[in-house]
Amino acid sequence: MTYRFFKPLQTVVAMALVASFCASAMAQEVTLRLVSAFPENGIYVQRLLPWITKVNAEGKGVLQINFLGGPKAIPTFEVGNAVKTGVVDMAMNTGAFYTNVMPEADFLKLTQITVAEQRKNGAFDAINKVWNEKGNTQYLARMVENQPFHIYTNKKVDKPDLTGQKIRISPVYRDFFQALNASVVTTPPGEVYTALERGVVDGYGWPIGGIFDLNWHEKTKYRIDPGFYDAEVSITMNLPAYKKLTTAQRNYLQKQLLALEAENTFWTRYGNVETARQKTYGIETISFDAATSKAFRDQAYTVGWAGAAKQSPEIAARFKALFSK
Ligand code: 173
Ligand code: 173
Repeated sequence: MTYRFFKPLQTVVAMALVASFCASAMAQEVTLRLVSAFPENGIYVQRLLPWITKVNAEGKGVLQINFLGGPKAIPTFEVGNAVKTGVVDMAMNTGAFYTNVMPEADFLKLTQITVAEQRKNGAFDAINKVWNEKGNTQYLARMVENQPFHIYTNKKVDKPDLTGQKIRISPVYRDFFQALNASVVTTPPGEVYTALERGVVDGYGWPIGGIFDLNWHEKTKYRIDPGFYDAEVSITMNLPAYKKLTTAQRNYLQKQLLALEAENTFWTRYGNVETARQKTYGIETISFDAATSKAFRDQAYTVGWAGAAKQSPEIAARFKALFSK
């Protein structure tokens, strides 16, 4: 008699098992929401998007990234806090844009070794200790390196002195440009063109690459050499969201982050191409004799580390030992 009930019951149990298996399998795919602190029509987002496409194609059932957009989604200087508070899961950002979360973020411009070396010598872990504790943030990968910053200006100089010049900055350049007697005005990248166009500024700080992306070349007469520091653009993540990932998800993400960093050989080539393109366009190079050039670069680092030490002496000392050549 029980036999009559056994089969349907068995089927119900089997179906329930299948259903719960499917639910748990689906729970293993996570979708992370990512924003860019840089404009969408710039080189960094251009490099980011193919990576996201690859992550999503290879990560079905494990991990997906949903790109929400650039500064129109979240304004440049608010992205760090959005990651800290979990408003978004991930960001492509640079430390200078989230000094409001922790002043140490801007110290990453002072690295003189590759990110591969930073992972080996403990710098990467040291960064994460601070980012975890102060920023509720996991520092995931550096996707830009070998991109020195430069001064671009419309007022010619014959020595490293910006007296009488008003220069657009981010926190990256503040202490150095002030030491060179510039008056400075902070703007996100998205406001540089208008500031140049209206003559609000005579020039701006930016890496060797990217000035064509937002048409700044139209309003730029000179680039001052040499470059200084190293532009840092990285992927960061809300720490609780990172901790919530399963082991499989975290391993998959780590594999893709290391693959992204392995593409960083691009940047030296790109720097050379952009230098040539600036010349072709008629942007003149201002350069100094060897001794002046060396003093200029040395001053950038001296002033940069002094500023860091003033804001956060212990961490500046720890980072300086790990970041320097
Ligand atoms: O806005 C900036 O000039 C800046 O801080 C920066 C940082 C990294 C890459 C490009 C620009
Ligand atoms: O890898 C590349 O895409 C590449 O070589 C390059 C370099 C400079 C500008 C554009 C592309």
